Amino acid sequence: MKKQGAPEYHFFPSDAAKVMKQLGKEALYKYLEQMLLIRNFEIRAESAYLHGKVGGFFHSYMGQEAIQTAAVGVMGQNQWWSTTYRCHALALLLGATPNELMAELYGKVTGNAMGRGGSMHFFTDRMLGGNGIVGAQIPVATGAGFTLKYKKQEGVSVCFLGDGAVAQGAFHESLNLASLYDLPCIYVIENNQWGMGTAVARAIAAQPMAELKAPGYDMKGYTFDGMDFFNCYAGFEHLFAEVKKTSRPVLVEVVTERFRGHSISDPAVYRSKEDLQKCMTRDPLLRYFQTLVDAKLIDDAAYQAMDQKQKDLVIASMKYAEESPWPDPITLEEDVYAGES
Ligand SMILES: Cc1ncc(C[n+]2csc(CCOP(=O)(O)OP(=O)(O)O)c2C)c(N)n1
Repeated sequence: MKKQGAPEYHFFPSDAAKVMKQLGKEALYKYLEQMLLIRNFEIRAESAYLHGKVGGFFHSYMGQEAIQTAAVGVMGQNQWWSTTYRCHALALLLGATPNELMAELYGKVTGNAMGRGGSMHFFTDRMLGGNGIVGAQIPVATGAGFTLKYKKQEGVSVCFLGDGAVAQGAFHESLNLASLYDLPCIYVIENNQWGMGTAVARAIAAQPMAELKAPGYDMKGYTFDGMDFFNCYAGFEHLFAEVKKTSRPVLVEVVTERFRGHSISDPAVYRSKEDLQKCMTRDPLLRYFQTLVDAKLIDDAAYQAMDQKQKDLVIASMKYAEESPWPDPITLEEDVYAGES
């Protein structure tokens, strides 16, 4: 087996102070609020699961919040978005309410997919679903990029995928086509170091991934620090402008951490306590907060108040989900095909 361990990453050069100045206090607070909403949603939904209120699969986005918050912040909701089964955060960022998402987890009729999809299948008008099959969203996102180009529409198609999906044939075929057809696609590998219980170095031969693989598709490749919102923001801003101008696809690797096991049923015994503690010291939320504190833009009390507000929203969504009705079993075969009712 090849040598193990993390490769040397060359992160996109960025300057947090510059990004902060550009964004201003209002936007900086908005992104903190969004990340706190995601964090609180994951914490409470996890506890609802453990209390037997939620069934099926459940994959937490805790630890990765800065990535999609920055991406949606830069590009706006009005692009085509797709992701994996780890899809709670993207749906929240794209405008789905905590109520409809929590109700979906509870399997209630008021849920985002009327209680039929569960944790892995959130969607919005602009989100082409969470996808349960590893790599399934990559051809879908490529198709969205093709549609934009074919119909001469503005916009880009942004596809989030895990490091585990990089070894799938669908990844290779999609990137090859996107490059051949000059599609406005942004492929974002969220490298959280693990594909279920397999360390990334045991599964992916060529690392750093974007840097080494992008040239093979005649694309540009970038690497971002996923624990640093400001690095992600600056990076996405750069490549969004680039893709809009050139209509050339790009490949990004965002190096991040997964604060939980692969799914809620994975106790992650393959990771040492020290390893987990160490990765949590890089918590993107705390890092963001500290950067704002250092810039004298926020204090503890303001942070706590903001956190409490998001916590209250999520707790209210649990009440909403609890009190919502179950779907009527008679509707089971409805909405299987488009155009039916
Ligand atoms: C085609 C396919 N093969 C296997 C699985 C089982 N499976 C689900 S998640 C996963 C690991 C994927 O890891 P990664 O892409 O790194 O994403 P992460 O869960 O770390 O976000 C596997 C093997 C699946 N869902 N689909």
